[in-house]
Amino acid sequence: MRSLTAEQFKILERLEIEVPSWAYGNTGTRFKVFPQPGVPRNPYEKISDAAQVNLYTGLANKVALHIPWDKVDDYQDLKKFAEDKGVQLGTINSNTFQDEDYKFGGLTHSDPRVRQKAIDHHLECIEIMNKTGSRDLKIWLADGTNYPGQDDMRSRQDRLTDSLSLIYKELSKEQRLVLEYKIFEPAFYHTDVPDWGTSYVQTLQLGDQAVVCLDTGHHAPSTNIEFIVMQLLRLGKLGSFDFNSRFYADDDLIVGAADPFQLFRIMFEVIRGGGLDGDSEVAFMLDQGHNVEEKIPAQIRSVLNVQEMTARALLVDSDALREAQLEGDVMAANDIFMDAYQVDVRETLAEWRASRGFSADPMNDYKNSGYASFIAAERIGGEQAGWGA
Ligand code: PSV
Ligand code: MN
Repeated sequence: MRSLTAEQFKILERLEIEVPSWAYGNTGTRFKVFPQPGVPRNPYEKISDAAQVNLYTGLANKVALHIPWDKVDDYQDLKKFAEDKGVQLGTINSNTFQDEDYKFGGLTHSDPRVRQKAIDHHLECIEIMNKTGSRDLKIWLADGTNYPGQDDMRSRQDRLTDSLSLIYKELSKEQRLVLEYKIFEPAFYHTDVPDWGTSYVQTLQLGDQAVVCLDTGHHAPSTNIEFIVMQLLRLGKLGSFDFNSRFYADDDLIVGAADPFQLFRIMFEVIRGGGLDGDSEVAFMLDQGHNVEEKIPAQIRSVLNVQEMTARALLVDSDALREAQLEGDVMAANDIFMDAYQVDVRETLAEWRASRGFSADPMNDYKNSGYASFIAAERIGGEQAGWGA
């Protein structure tokens, strides 16, 4: 069995995956949300669940929050609570998609009052970041239109630039603005930040502390996502990933479930582009919703999938690959690439995790821990958290 070298394990050890607080709440489709027993009722309980993922895998030491879903009275207290559970508060995600005022947009709205409201929301997020110690403000905008002619796309783009620059200048030197793009939904005709190019242009105008978030579910079918990863890393603008997988649109399924080979190809480009180097600032996040499966095991499976595909990508013999590429040996180059993808690293990783004091078999150890029945019995009454505000 092929194993990783000590140096490769060192790189793998740098892989840290941030889990989203909203993955532990109830989610569903516009048709139905199926509630599950034991679902958290507040941000504290979400963090407790997230800490379980880290406990067994040692891979997920940060929890991303979504505002206003995760608003609390005392962020210092929430921070301390998280740290006591062995995790940190991570990225703050803004939300300008669930308020009546934002029907025709937020940061791009033609009405200065609504635009200011959306800007103020982001300034509030920065204030929260100052308390939680978060580095990243992640902005995804639902802004767009449903019908040709509905609004002037160019003016909206100009207003977006203005709004973002007002937010950007409130960041401290250590903080970043991370702009996420998405091809469509909820807007069906045009979206104001639909692709990496728009996100790149907008963040380039803002400055070095503005970078792009690549959500793997936010592209047209057949898009070569690893090409975008390569390009953004090359340009120094890849800020973060929102990992998930999809069969059709923004399905938010377990990362690596739909297309493990794509995950391998992405992680190969991450490594190739320095995204796992010691000084890399790329954040690896999950952005998923577990509608029918149990949430904590689904998150454990997700982080393990990323770890597995990263390990396989590390196994690509890059010297041999370069040689084959330079010789124009198509078959050899492809063989070298595929050879690493085909290696089953599960046992190697199980042993490695155990050697570092984590679980060899996180899925089973979590299952046998009794935590699921504990929270189901404990969390009676109150309102279960959901994706909605
Ligand atoms: C939008 O679809 C998105 O990917 C953004 O990251 C949001 O903040 C998130 O989903 C909410 O799940
Ligand atoms: Mn996302």
